[in-house]
Amino acid sequence: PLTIYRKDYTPPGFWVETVEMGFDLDPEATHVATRMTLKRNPASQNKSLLLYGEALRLVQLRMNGKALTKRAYTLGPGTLEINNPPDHVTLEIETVTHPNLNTSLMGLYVSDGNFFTQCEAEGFRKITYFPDRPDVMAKYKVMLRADKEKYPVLLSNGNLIEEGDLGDGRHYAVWEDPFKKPSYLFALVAGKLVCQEEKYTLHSGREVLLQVWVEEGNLDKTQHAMDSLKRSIRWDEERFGLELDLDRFMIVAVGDFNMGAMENKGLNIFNTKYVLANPRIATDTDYANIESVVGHEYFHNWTGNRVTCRDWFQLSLKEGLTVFRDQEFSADMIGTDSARAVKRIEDVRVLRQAQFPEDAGPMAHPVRPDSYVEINNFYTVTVYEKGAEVVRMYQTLFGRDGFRKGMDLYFQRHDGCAVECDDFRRAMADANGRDLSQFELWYCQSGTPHLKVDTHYDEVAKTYAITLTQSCPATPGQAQKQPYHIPVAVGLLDGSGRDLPLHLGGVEIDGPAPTTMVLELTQQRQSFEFRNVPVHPVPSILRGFSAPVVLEIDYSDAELAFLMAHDSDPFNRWEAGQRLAMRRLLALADAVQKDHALSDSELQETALGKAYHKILSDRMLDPAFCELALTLPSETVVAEQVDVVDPHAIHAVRQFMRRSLAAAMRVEWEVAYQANRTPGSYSPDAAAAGKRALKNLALSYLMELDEPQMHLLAQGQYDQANNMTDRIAALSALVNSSAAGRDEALARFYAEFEQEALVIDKWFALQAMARTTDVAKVRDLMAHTAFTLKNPNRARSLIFSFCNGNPAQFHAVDGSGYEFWADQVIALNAINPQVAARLARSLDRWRKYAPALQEKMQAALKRVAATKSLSKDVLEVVTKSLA
Ligand code: BAL
Ligand code: ZN
Repeated sequence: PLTIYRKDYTPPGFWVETVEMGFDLDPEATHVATRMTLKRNPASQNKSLLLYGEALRLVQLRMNGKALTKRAYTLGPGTLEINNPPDHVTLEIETVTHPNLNTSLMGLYVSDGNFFTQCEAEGFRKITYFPDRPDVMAKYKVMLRADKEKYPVLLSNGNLIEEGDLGDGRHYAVWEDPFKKPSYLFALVAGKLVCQEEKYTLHSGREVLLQVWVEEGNLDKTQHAMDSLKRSIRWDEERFGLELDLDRFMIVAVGDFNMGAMENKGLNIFNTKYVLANPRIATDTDYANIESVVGHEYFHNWTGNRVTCRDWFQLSLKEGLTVFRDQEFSADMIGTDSARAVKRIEDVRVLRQAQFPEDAGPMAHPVRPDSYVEINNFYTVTVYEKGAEVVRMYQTLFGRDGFRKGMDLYFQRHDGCAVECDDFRRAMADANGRDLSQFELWYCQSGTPHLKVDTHYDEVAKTYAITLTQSCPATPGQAQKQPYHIPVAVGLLDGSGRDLPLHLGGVEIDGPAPTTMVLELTQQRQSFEFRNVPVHPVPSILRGFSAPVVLEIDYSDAELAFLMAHDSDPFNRWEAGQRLAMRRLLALADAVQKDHALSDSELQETALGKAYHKILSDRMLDPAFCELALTLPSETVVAEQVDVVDPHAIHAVRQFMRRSLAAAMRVEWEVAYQANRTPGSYSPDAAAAGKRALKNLALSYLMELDEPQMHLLAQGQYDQANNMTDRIAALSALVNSSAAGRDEALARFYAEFEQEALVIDKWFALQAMARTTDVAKVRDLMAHTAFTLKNPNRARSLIFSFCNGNPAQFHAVDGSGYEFWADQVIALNAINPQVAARLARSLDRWRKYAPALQEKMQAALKRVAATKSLSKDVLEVVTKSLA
C-alpha cells in the first residue's frame, strides 16, 4: 500500500467556499445531493480538481450547470479528478451510500436503527466526493429528509433554520453552520432519540441551549454528562478566556462507535460509554472518564475546530493540546493539591503503561509523524498522551501565565486557520520571548529519552552538583538522536525530610529561595551546582514528572523509603514507592527464572514492607493517594523493565508479592477496609471515590488470602452495594478467588443487567481478565448470545481485555493465545478495519519475549499478514511489526 509522507504536502488546487447537501435518508440506500462552490487556489501547483470518494455510487456529476462527460474526469480508486476545470466551479454531485451495510462505522452508518456519522479522519469521502482534507474549510448548509415515524429527530451541525413536513410520511430539517469547517467535522444524526436540555448563560450574558441526546430509556443517565458540559464551558471561559461560539451545543450518544467521542462542530457524537451514567451502572472511573471526555470534546471547539490541522501529520496539534486541556480541567475540578497529584499520577501511569511500550516498539513514531499508510493507525497514545506531555512542558517552562500568553497569541494569529505544530511552538516561543528551536525535537524524534542523574556533595564548599546525561534509544528509521530540551524539576531534602531552599549557581532570585526549581537540560550532558547546601541532601528529581523520560538514578532502598515518606512532591513520593516495588519484583522474577524458591518471610523487615506499612497506617494521607501508592506496578510495566519478558514469571511474582503484602499487613488492610466505607447515598466526588478505591484495594489484597471469611466479606459487599464501583470490585474479587459463590454471582449480575449494554461489557471484561480465564474460556464467552464482534465496545470488552489485560493466559506456552488473536484480527478485518488494526497492535512487542514465544507470535503475525483482502489498516500494523 501507498505510504504518505509529510514532506510531500502541497496545498489544495481548489478551495471550497460553500457546501449545500441534501440527504434522503434510507438505511438501504441513502441519496446524497451535494452542491459546492470552489475557487482555484493561486498558491497551488495542483492544476486539477481532486476529490476523494470511497464506497460510493456516483449517480450524477455536473460542473457549472452542465453534466460532465466521462472524458472530463477520471475516476480512480478512491479519487475523482476533474481535468482542466475553470477557476470558479460549482459542482453538483449525487451519490448513493448503503448505511446499513457500513460496518466500518466510518462515514454514514446505522446503529440500533438510527443514523450516525463519523468523518474524522477520512470518513466524509464515504458520503460524497469531496476535497476531504483538513486544510479545506467551508461553510455548510444541510437538508435532511427522512421517514417521520422512524426518524423523528434530524440533527446536523450549527443552527436549525427550518423544519417541516414533506406530506408523504416524511419530514425535513435544514441546518446551517455559521462557521467554516473542514469536512472531518461534519456530522448528522437521525432517529428515535430523546434529549435532556438546559439553557445556560455564558459569562458574557449570552444564553445557549445545551442538549444531551440518547435513546429512550436512557434519560436517567444524562445528568452527569450535562453537568460535565456546563463545567467545561465555565472552565474554558475562566482558564483560557474561550467562550462557546454557538447558540446550541449538542451531545449525542451512540452504542456503536470506534472511538471514545468526536468533536463535530456543535454536534459532538459520543460512544455511550462516555455519556451514560447513574450509580447503578457506572463506576467512579466511568464518572471521571465522562467528565474528562465531555471536556475534551468541548475544548476541541477551540483547539481543533476554530484552529484546525493543516494536514493529518499535525494531529497532535489538536489532540496533544486538547488532552493537556482535559487533564488540567479534571485536575482543577477536583481542586486540592493532593487530588491534582492523584490525577497526575494516573495520567503518567497511562503513559507508562501504553505509550512507553509504543515508543519502544515497531510502531514507534514521533508526536508529529513523518509518514503513514493509514492515518487511523496514528490516533495513538504517542500523538495524544505524549503530545499532551509535550504541551505540558511549555507550561512547566513558562508557568501558567506564560502558557496562557502563548495560547492567546496562538488564537490571535491562527483563529479560523488550518495550521501546523510548529505554529503552536512559535506562538509559545514568541509570547514568552524564548528560542524554542531545539524544542522541536520533541515533535520529530520518536523514542523515550533516558535521563541519567549523577550527584556530588562537597561537604567543605557546601555545594551539591547534579549532573544530567540524556540519551534516546534508536527507533524505526531514527538511529541517531539529538539532545532534547528537557525541563527537569528538582528539589533537595534535608535529613528530616524537609525541602531545602535552593540557590543555583549563577541564578539570582528575588524573594525567598524556591524549594523546587526547573533545570533546563539542553546538552547531552550538563551539570548544575547548588550553593549553600548545609547537609548532604536526598535529591527529588523530575518532580511532577516534568518531562516524559525514563529517569535513571541510583537510590538506595533507604533513600527511596525516605522519599516515599517525606517528599513534598506527591508524584515523587508515589514514584519512590513504585521504584522500591519494581526493584523487589525484578529480584523475585530473577529468582523464579533461576528456579529458586520465593520467600517472603522477611518482607516486613524490608524497606518496601516498612514503607507500605507506614503509608497504609497513616490516617492523614489522602485515600486516593494511598490506593495508588499501594498498587504494585502492572505486569505490562514490569515487562518493559526486562530484556527478555517471561510473562508467567512476572505474573507469578506479582501475585506472590500481593499475597505477601496481604498477609504481612492483614490487620491494617482490615482496618483500612472498614475506615474507608462510604455509607449513605452515592456521590462520585473525588473524596468519596478515593475512599472507595482504597477500600476496594484493601478488599482485593484481603481476597488474596483466599479465606472463607474474606469470601464472605466480598459476598456481603456485592449483595449490599448501592453503586457499581463497589459491585464490580466485589464481583472481580470473587471471580479471582475460589469462593463458592463466584459463578452464581456472575450469573446474577448478568441477569440483573442484561438490558444495560455498558454493564454487560464490564461483565465480559471482568471475565476476560480473570486469572483462571484461558483461551478456551474466551472462545466459550464469544459463543454467548450477548457477544458480537460487530459492536466495538463488546469486542474490546472481551477480546482486547483478554489479549492486553490478561498477559499470563494470553501468552500460553502452546501459542493458543496468539492463534486466537490472529483469528480475531482476521475476523474483525472483514467487519471493521479500524478496530481490527487496534487489536493487531497487541503483538507489537513480540521481539521482547523468550524465543519459544517469539516464534509462535511471529507465526501468528505472518498468518495475519498473508490473509487475503487485508485492509491497509491491519496491513500497516503487521508489516511494521514483522519488519
Ligand atoms: N478527534 C477524534 C476524537 C477525539 O480525540 O476527540
Ligand atoms: Zn481529541
